[in-house]
Amino acid sequence: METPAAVPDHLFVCVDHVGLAVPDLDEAIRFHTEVLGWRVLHRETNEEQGVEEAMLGTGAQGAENAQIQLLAPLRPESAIGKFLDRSGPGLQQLAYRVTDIDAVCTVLRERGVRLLYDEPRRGTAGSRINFVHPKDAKGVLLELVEQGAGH
Ligand code: V0V
Repeated sequence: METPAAVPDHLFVCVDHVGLAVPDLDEAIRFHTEVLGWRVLHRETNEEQGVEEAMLGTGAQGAENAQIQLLAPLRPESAIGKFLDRSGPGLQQLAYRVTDIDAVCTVLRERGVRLLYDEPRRGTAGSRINFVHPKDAKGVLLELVEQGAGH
């Protein structure tokens, strides 16, 4: 008989970030920094995910706040390209931070939830990520994020 996976005390640590699909990253950064007052904490291109992205934070001392992730498509057939085509700009994903993404994926699979990838893939700043299909999460694309070593 297989040993059941250990169930972590809590699956999720906190909301890590909220992802917004945008057609033009620089234009979206301008709005979020100049009008809303957020600060760009990190920017990178993720070829595998087909995105150019920026992570924004408040910059306030001691603030432990979820970040805002701006996601622009590198190509029309990418996840963000298809999302923009179907729904237009807006909220694309909700990302939960986890401490052990492998354990959390195992537990969720045991509970009948579909994950998009067999193994976690590379996310922002060396993080490891996977996604719960929106059809299994009440219409919301849920991302699971285990932070990279540099965090
Ligand atoms: C699709 N649907 C969504 C959705 N995308 N519902 C809520 N939120 C979304 N973002 C709905 C869609 O309207 C359909 O509903 C249904 O799901 C099935 O759609 P589908 O034909 O499978 O749609 P696709 O081909 O657009 O694919 C959807 C998935 C795709 C979720 C499978 O977007 C994907 O692989 N996402 C994971 C990767 C990703 O999002 N990468 C970009 C961020 P009806 O019409 O059937 O009712 S990269 C990132 O976050 C990074 C790097 C990071 O954080 O570090």
